[in-house]
Amino acid sequence: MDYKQEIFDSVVNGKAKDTDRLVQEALAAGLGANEILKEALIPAMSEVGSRFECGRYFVPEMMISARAMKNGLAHLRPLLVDQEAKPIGKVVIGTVEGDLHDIGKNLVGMMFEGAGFQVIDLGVNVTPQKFLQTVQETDAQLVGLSALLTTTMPSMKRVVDAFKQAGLYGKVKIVVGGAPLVPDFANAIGAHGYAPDASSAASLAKRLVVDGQSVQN
Ligand code: B1M
Repeated sequence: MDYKQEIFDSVVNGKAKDTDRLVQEALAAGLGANEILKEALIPAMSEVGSRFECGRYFVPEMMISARAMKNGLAHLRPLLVDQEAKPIGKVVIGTVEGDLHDIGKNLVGMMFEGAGFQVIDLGVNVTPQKFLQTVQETDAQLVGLSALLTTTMPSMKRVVDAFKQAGLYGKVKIVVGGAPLVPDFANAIGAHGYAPDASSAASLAKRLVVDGQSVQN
């Protein structure tokens, strides 16, 4: 059985129950969590995006595919996250104001946890004030911002500005990511780092928080 193809198809076709079952079967058959993620689940969401772009899929289809993807991710989470390890730092993450996409952000959260961070996930549509307030309450050293829409990218700058105004910019590092972003954008808004995917976000966070490096985007 070609599990990766079957999982890909189940997500593209929004068959959440099939995704649920197939991911469990694939893991039992010896496929790795990263392999399933990178070679089946993520490509499936890209295909959904392409179909949306060319008018073959609409918002409801994107939603049912997202649900299937989440079902699959739930089985990978325990394998990507070491729940026993002592935290190496605290990170606040969220999808910025106006933006409801959370699959990539959730993946980033898992990778942060896998790298040893305690993660405070504020969910989606998070205002700059909420990011700031949570960091003040928790003493987190890093903030991770996700945006999937070109129209919500400016919200990221508003978060950076809020930290500057509160005098926390630099003491707290801000890392940004999401499909429409490029490193130049991260530099332009004053983010301390940009990562193109969840695993590089985790290694970037480690470099910024644990090694205290400043990173050139
Ligand atoms: Co939306 N959507 N969507 N959508 N959606 C996109 C993003 C889009 C590219 C589709 C398209 O046109 N091809 C397009 C944006 C166009 C643009 O702005 N340039 C789009 C649109 C237009 C919209 C609506 C406006 C549609 C409408 O209503 N007419 C609407 C907006 C709602 C809102 O947010 N206000 C909308 C709604 C939705 C759904 C709710 C239906 C659903 C989201 C469900 C959910 O997330 N719970 C949805 C989906 C599923 C998508 C696509 C198909 C898939 C996104 C996804 O989950 N990808 C997407 C098309 C696409 O991306 N190809 C699309 C898989 C995920 C693993 O990847 O999130 O990119 P991604 O995360 C990656 C990296 O980006 C990175 O790491 C992850 C991988 O390792 N990353 C970070 C992400 N955050 C990071 C943070 C970091 C570092 C790295 O540091 C902190």
